[in-house]
Amino acid sequence: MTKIIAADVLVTAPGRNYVTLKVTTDEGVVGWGDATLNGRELAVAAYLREHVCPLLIGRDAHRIEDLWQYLYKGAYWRRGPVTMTAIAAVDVALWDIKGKLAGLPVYQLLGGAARDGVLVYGHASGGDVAELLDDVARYLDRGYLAVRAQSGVPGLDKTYGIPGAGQTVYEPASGARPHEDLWDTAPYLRFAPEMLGAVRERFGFGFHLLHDVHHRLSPAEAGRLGRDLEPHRLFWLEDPTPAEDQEAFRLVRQHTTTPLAVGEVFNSVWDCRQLITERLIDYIRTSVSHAGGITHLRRIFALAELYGVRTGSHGAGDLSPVSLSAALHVDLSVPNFGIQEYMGHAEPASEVFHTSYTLSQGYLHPGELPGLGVEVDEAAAANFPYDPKYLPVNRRRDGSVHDW
Ligand code: CS2
Ligand code: MG
Repeated sequence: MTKIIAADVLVTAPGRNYVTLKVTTDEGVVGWGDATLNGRELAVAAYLREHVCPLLIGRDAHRIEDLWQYLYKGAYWRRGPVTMTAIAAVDVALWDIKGKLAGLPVYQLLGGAARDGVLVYGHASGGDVAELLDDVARYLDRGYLAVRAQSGVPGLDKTYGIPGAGQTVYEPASGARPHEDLWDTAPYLRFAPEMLGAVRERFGFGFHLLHDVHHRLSPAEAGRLGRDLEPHRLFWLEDPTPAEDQEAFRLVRQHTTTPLAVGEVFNSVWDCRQLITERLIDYIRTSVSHAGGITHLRRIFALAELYGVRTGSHGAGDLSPVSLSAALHVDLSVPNFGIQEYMGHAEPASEVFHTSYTLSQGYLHPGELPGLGVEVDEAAAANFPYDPKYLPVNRRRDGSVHDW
């Protein structure tokens, strides 16, 4: 038995807010888990500190599945982003410990490598098409084989996915209150095919091109956009409609062959069961840090494999390097891997998170260190106090709230 003797929550803000769980065993082995939920960080920190960490003390760190069931079923109030992010942090920390005790990288505990590397996509963006094309060129020059393209929309002051002034990595959360952005679907629907067509026109079809709609269309609008984009051969069209309406994807599917991806806002297999079993999507984007950790993510991916749905995990900058590393271990090991999002992390994150994953020719690899291969510098973390930030809220021209 390897007894858990301590479980501590670190809230730090090196470049943006991160919540990290530290689990310590009686043999002095430490495991790390990412508990960051963008815009609701302190909710997860409190859930862990008040209702989870005390229950971990004295338990066997090796009993990952038992602890997962204990925290999931024992909460009674099931699922939800806060609960499942907290459970995920515990789960990932325990896999980190198990790997360190076994002297093996976590992917080896998951059945070993099913591939040599993890194909990633980078985030190209621009305030307009010209800026976007320059950014796509930078990613292709750096050897990326897959690039997501997002651009400002003529007629809209702001839109999703465009880094703010001075931002090296796109961070949507800002201010101690949610920023309210204006959204108008019509100009976006007219512009998106032109924008993505310009990318293909300039760079051709020799790389994977992705685009994120970010939950903003109706099923009919999404079907139309998907059809309009078919000549541009997207790798995927992401979050076309609000993800929780799984049935709506039947309508989108009827109108387009453009591949569909959804799932970063999901936190359990129940959120995507219909999407997978009815083959309404091509990629499931659930993340290791919001969908219950490695243990539950593997269940989702195993279900997806049965229906030919491939993985495409969320990997934005608000998922910490601990989370990205855990994702890479899962990505390396699953048979139905599709692609991994890799937005990178704004400095000074690397002062706090010491990682060992590597990027080469458009592929990431988690490395061979025991466990996850990430260590957290607590002294450095103390230099970056929590900085309250909220995700934006979208309002239509008539003032009503729209999906952000
Ligand atoms: C986006 C994210 O990476 C993505 O695909 O949807 O940037 C998302 O907006 C953020 O993770 C929200 O915190
Ligand atoms: Mg997205």
